Amino acid sequence: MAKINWFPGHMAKSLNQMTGEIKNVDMLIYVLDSRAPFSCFNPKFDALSINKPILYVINKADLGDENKIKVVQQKLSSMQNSKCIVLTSTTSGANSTIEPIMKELCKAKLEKYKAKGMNAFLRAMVVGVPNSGKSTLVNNLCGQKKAITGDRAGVTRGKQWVKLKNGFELLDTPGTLWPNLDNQTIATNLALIGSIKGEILDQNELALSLVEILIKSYPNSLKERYNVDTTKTALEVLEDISIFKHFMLKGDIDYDRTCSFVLEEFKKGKLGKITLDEV
Ligand SMILES: Nc1nc2c(ncn2[C@@H]2O[C@H](COP(=O)(O)OP(=O)(O)O)[C@@H](O)[C@H]2O)c(=O)[nH]1
Ligand SMILES: [Mg+2]
Repeated sequence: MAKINWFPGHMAKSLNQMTGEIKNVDMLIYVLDSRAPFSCFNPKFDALSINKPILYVINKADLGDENKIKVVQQKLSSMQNSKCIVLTSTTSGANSTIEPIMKELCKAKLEKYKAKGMNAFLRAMVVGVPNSGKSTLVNNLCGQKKAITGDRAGVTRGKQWVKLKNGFELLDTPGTLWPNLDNQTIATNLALIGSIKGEILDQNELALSLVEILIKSYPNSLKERYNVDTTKTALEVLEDISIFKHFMLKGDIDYDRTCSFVLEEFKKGKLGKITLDEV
């Protein structure tokens, strides 16, 4: 697969903003996409977030593999100074789950303020790769549509502070984590979950990579949806999907149409609950 090499200017800018802003916040809410939770991490970010309590949110739980999500949640919960919850942010009512955990994570600071008779807002910064659902979560938590959302990378620009009723202020952007594209497997996963803009990638190669992952980890979803033989190669399986769907072009396989179709099916969750990362 062609090397994915993409680092748009606004991400470099957001990194600079984030480096400055992170010093002023009391905790982080790290939003991960359940379809590729580990791919959503950027190890270079760890140095910035040192000593801050972190609430990991494994978001889009409606689309990810429940068994893998459980394993990831266990791993992240065992990390020091952090908690981890599983969420579908598009369903309302995240407050009741998240707010007590935020207070718990910032307990020491809250007690310190209380002892001093201060009634200060605590600040939480929402971070995560593009399209992981940060703005959706912010809207969910404040019960209003304050942050702009969208099903593609880079919808949120500029800085947004949102006050919650529980004494916290949330900072949406500049929490956009620059994607970790050093590793091609990670880059592919991020492209498949829509964290990297689609136009810059070869969609057919991406679809082929998806089918390879599905053959290996979720053969039944391919068999059930397209009635294909998953002992074949990824290319043969793609061709069989094309035949199954009657996606033909002048009597030949319509590769472009089949590839974009399979990618869409995955994005919409039509192939079942899938997590691309090995956990
Ligand atoms: N299925 C599903 N979609 C979600 C969920 N959370 C967010 N989304 C969708 O993912 C897309 C990106 O969300 P957005 O909040 O703009 O992501 P951001 O770039 O991290 O701020 C939007 O189309 C949301 O509706 C979820 O829990 N489940
Ligand atoms: Mg956003």
